[in-house]
Amino acid sequence: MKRETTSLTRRGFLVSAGALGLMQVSRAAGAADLASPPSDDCVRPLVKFPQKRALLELSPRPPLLETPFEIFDRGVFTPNDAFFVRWHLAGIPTTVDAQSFRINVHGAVDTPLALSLDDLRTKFEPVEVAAVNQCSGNSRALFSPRIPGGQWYNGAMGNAIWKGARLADVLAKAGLGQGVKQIRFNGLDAPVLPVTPPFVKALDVDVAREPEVLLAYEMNGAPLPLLNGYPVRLVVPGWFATYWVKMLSEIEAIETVDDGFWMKTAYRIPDTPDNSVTPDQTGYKTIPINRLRIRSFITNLISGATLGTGPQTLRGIAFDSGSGIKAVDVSSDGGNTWQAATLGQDYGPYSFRQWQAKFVAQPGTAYVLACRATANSGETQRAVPVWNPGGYLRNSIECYEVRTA
Ligand SMILES: Nc1nc2c(c(=O)[nH]1)N[C@H]1C(S)=C(S)[C@@H](COP(=O)(O)O)O[C@H]1N2
Ligand SMILES: [Mo]
Repeated sequence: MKRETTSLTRRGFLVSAGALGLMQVSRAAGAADLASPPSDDCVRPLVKFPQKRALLELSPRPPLLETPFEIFDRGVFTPNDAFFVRWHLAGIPTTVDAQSFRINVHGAVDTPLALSLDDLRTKFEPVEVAAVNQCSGNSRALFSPRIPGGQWYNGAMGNAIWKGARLADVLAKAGLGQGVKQIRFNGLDAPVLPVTPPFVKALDVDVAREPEVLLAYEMNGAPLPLLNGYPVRLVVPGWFATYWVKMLSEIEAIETVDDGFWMKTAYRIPDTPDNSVTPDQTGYKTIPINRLRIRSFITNLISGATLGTGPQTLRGIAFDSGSGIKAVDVSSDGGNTWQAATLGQDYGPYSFRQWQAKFVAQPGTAYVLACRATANSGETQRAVPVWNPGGYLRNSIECYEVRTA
């Protein structure tokens, strides 16, 4: 099968990448197998769910749907009907009554609240933020050795304008107790088996009170699709999507650190340099996954493409965890030499930032194209991919092997 071949070659590449670094590898035969392979999209079926166009199906129940990568070339914001979908539990309500829906704010607060959708819209200042929602396991299928779990390629992410009330304002209205350490969130989805723990996530209180953290009731100017968390979801700009609890129904202030399954056991990363380990490594400490790592992609071609000759335009996107993109560089020789790309409009530090670059393609030539983003924080992309047992945090430089006729 095509996918197997790709991963085996990629594995061979990773061995040399670890030993030599990107420069040398770019000259080796297997170099371009580092490439993001949107061409693999074709091995997964397209499936149509309510309020969604046909998306790539990883699982029907619970629904795991990936955005076909070409969508990211069409605009800086990901349309609601093309936005990826990820749920952990199979018990997802198929409708939610906006009239009777309430978010219960309780725990270590002065005044417990039961907020309706109308309360959220009218009693709190509406705020908008453009922000990337990216699954922790986005690109997990590119890990080598391979890792069980949702075999996402690069489409478990999306960028939208989220509108809602500040969580900080809601917490201020409830009045937090002195000893509050974390805020815990739960949604309307439920396990089908009693042994499965409910999907509960927690943020340290200082993170929860950041002004950009929203209880969002709109996405790109429309109500959220049910599968993306209608009627309200938590939006935590700059943080991995696992914290963006959908169909949010409970906000609880706690004086401890949450020790439920989804914080204590799942979604943890090694507390090691670059959060990377070797597959046989044991005995290291772990911490909950947290902020996004800087990434960039070429969006207007796929690995394996045949390009025209002469001046060619490369288009792509980049994002980091909220310092904003300072620069994107592109290479047409697998990372030996780099040239600055031109950045597109700035929609704020949590958004995708589009970019463009030109290169002149000679006839009958193979190129290994690559892009590398640098953030205002100084963070830049890794030359060698991370490895951890969750298949999280991929942010290495993506390469695309193309040729001209
Ligand atoms: N209620 C609820 N919220 C949830 C989840 C879930 O299973 N249940 N999954 C989280 C994870 S891991 C991801 S990647 C995002 C996916 O958001 P999306 O489906 O809107 O793309 O939702 C997050 N919020
Ligand atoms: Mo996720």
